[in-house]
Amino acid sequence: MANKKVSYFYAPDASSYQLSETHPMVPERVNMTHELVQNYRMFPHMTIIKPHPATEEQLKRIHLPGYIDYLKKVSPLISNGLVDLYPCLQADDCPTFTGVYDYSASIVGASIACANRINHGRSNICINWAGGMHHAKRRFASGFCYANDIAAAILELLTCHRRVMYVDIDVHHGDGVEEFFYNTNRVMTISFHRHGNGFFPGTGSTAESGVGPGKDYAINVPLHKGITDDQYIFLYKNVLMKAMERFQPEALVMQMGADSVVGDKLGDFNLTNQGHANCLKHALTYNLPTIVLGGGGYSVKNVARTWTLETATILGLELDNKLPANSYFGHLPEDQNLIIPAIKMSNLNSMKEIKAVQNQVYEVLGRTEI
Ligand code: ZLV
Ligand code: CA
Ligand code: ZN
Repeated sequence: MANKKVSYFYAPDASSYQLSETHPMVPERVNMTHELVQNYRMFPHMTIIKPHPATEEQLKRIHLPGYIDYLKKVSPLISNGLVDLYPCLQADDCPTFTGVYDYSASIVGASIACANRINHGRSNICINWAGGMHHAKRRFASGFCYANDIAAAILELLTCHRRVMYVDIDVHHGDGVEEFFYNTNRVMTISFHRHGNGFFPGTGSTAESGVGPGKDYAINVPLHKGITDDQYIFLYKNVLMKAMERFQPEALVMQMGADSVVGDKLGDFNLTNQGHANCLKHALTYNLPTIVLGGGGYSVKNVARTWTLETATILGLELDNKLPANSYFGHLPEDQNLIIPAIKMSNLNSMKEIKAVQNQVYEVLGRTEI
């Protein structure tokens, strides 16, 4: 978007943490993205900002103070046994690791900084690829997410904007963000996700749609494995168009989890990174002040490719499919290209089902009023 003021938030020290030696969530993917964005020469097209970590007070606006105090004190050495006494970190998905508090504060600080810059009108689009931790709950960590930077950013946006729309294209249901705003009509949450057969977190049916004043303002789009670009974009655009028309938000937050791209270790969709980026491109056509966040993504080179392509989409730049020289990708044939093509795999989504989900979502949206 050539005429837009774009800011890119990056904390160099925040992405070198390791949740555990074998954990699928690898924060380093944000550094990989950063290097590709730099080597594709995108830096001159945006303002690069080093954000401050969130303060304890900012973290406690979102989370139970006792949980934040616990995160601050806990270390791998003393966590054994404590996690059972005070089970706010689930040992397997959310292990205790050295620096867990600083890691979380850094991510939340960057997303709050995005919101502040939008609030002051200094940027139209703010990017934080380290953000998007959509599962974290008020009282505990969940699904690799310790602190909910998205809820913190939305809360900040709500001080200057009447209505905020949240769109989540991570392959998992955005349950944490949904829960934070489940009973308000000032935030509409929309999550597209794989659903059924025990896929994590298990919530996110179309019937789950909000409570009290928030009834009908939580939108869920459950899907099955193998969905293609054509099907996804058809449904995504229709849902977004209708939701924009009904809700008329004043600001937009996009969670761009790259685990919905083909080849992900945990996801099982068949979306190309161009299809994924087209979702962002479409969202930007509404010309709203927008925060763009990361999220899941477990085939790390694909995550870096996807978010690099999406940074270019935001800037309105065309990139050469040949990746520039960098320190992460090697000389193997599969390491040469930016674009990730679809594969041959079974698709459990029929067009009939996609249209049925669309109609269910339209019904919920049809009951909203502004
Ligand atoms: O991408 O996990 O299925 C945003 C995000 O949306 C589960 N967790 C939970 C429920 C009980 N379990 C299993 C515990 C397993 C712990 C370790 C893994 C280790 C290796 C490979 C895969 C997993 C794993 N864990 C796959 N799916 C899970 C989910 C959590 C998914 C979080 C997605 C986070 C950042
Ligand atoms: Ca999602
Ligand atoms: Zn995910």
